[in-house]
Amino acid sequence: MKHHRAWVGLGSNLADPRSQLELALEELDQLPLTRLSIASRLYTSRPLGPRDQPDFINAVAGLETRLSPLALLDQLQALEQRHRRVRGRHWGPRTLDLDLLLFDQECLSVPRLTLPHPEMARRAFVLVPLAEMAPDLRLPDGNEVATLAQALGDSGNLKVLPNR
Ligand code: PH2
Ligand code: MG
Ligand code: MG
Repeated sequence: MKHHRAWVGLGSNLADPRSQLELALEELDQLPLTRLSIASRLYTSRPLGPRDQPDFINAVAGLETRLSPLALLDQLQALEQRHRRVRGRHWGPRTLDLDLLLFDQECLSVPRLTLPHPEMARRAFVLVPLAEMAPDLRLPDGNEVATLAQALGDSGNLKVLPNR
């Protein structure tokens, strides 16, 4: 079975977001046929979408996996459930959101999953942490992550979370 490189976006704005993300990073490393190879720093950002919710903490993780994209998605959704995520309103507050951003250079469009993640090129809280770890990474369409991140500038008021 072949190794794949997957990038996962993590987000939380409820129930001690920093701890949610720190625990989730450890749990990603425990998933079957998967290990965590790199994690970005944690960032705070203003909520994109409805503004009447707490600020988010976001990060991005790089995984090495032998799972297929949909099998990995199953695992990510099960992990979200273990964090007692309640699916509420669209883009509303959440205890843990795990978004599969990229899976090798695959392009996929099935009802459960679109690859690359359709919003990632517009989200500073995804692009900035990703560019921090993989400055040369390109999307399947050829766009460089670092260039896209620079183009967004300071949207969302992204800040590195100080160590506790
Ligand atoms: N996630 C959303 C909606 N809005 N805003 C920020 N800053 N960070 C997120 O992770 C986020 C969001 C839906 O998943
Ligand atoms: Mg999301
Ligand atoms: Mg999600």
